Amino acid sequence: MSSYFKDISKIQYEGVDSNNPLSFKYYDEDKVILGKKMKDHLRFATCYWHTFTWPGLDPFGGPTFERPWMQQGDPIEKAEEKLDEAFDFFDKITTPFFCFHDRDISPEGKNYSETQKNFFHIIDLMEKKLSKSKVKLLWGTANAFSHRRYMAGASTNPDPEVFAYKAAQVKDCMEATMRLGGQNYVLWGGREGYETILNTNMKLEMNNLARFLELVVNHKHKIGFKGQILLEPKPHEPTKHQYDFDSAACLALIRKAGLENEIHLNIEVNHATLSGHNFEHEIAYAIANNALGSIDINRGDTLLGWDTDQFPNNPLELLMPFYHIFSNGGFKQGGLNFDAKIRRQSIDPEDLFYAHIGGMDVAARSLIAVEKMINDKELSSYIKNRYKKWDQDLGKFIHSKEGNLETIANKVISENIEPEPQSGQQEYLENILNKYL
Ligand code: XLS
Ligand code: NI
Ligand code: NI
Repeated sequence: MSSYFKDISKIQYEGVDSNNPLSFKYYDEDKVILGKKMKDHLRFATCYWHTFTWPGLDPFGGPTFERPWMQQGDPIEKAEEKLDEAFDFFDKITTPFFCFHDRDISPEGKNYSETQKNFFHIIDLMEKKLSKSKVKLLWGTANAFSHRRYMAGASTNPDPEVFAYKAAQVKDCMEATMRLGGQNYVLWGGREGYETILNTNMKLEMNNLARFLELVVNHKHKIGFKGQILLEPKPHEPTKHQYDFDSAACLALIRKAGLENEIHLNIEVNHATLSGHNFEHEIAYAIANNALGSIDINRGDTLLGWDTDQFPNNPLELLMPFYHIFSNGGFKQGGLNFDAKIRRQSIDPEDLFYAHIGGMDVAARSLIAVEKMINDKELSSYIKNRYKKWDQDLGKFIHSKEGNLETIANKVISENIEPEPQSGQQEYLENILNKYL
C-alpha cells in the first residue's frame, strides 16, 4: 500500500488567482491550444530516476531524502514499494507519461540472469499497474553507465564483453518498453567517450558505437517495436570527451551508421547549454535536419558548469524552443520528460509536487504565448521576407542544373550584381518577443 504521498490529493487546475500551492495556475490539461488539448501538446513525463531513485547525494555528502523505499531491506521488496509510490505520484501529479531506466526500477543481482529476473519481476508488476492507471510510458532506457563494469564506456569499451553486457541490457529493456506500450526507446551514451587519448583507439570506439546503433535498429524491426529510437546528446560529464557531444555530433554518428531515417534525437536543455549552444539552437538544428524526436526538459545554472538538472522556472527560456517545436507540428510520439531533480534540501513529499507543478505551469505559459506568436505570424513572415530572393531568378538558378561556379560568376558581371547589405534587425525582433509573455 502506498502511503508516502497520502496527505496529497490529485493536483487540479485552479487558475492564477488561486493561492493553493498544490494546484496548477496555467496548466489546464483539457484547454485547447492550437487545435489540441494542452496535455496532448506537452505530453509531460515524470522521470523515475531523479524523482524516485536519486537519494540527494552530492560529491560532499550522502543521501538527504531518506524516503521509505530507500531504507535498508530486501531490495526486491523495496523496488516493489517504490513502484507503488511512483504510480501513486503519477496519478496525483497527472503527467500523462513517465520514463525509466532498467536500473531505476529493479536492483542488480549477482549475475546477469538474476538481474534479468529482478527486472522482469518489476516489469510484470508495472504492466499490471499500467492497466489500472491513466499514465503511459513515454520511453524506457538502459543504464549502462553507473556500474563499475562500464567505467571505460559501454559500447565503446575496449573489452567486447562489456559491449555484449550492454547489448543484453538494451535487448531486455527494449522488449520491456515495447510490452509496456512505450512510445520511444532512448539511448543516452553515458560514458561513450574517453578521458585520455593516451589509452584510446578512437576509430575503433566510434565504429563500435555505430555498430551498436545498427544492432538496436535491427532489433527494433525484429521485434516489431513501433516506437521511435532516440539518441540523447550530451557534451561532457561523465566523460571528458563524448562522441555524442551535441545534435550535430549525434547526427554525424547516426549518418556514419546509415540510420538517418531510423534514429531521432532526444534533446535536453541542460545538455544543450553545457555544449556551448542554447536549447533553442539544438532544437532548431534537429528540426532543420528532420531529427527532432523528444525533449528532456530541465535547466542548468548560469553560475555552475555542470548538469544541475533543475526544473524549468522561466517561461521566456522556453518560448523560442517551443515556438520552433510547435510551429513545426509539435510532438507525435515524443514529449516533454522532466529530466529534473529537486534540490537536496527539498526533503518533503510536497517538494516533489511543487517542482513538477512549477515545471508544468512554466511550460503551459510558454505554450499559451507560442499560440499567439504562431497565429500572429510576425516572426514567420519576417523570415520568409528575409529569404524571399531565394525564390526568385538568381536563387533558383543557383540550385538549377545550369548553375555552376562559372555560370554563376558570369551573372555577377552580366547582370552587374552588387549586393546591398540589409539590417538583421535583431533588437527589433527581440522586442517582439516581449509582447507575448
Ligand atoms: C543524463 C541524461 C540521462 C538520460 C537517460 O545526463 O540526461 O538522464 O536522459 O539516460
Ligand atoms: Ni536526459
Ligand atoms: Ni542530463
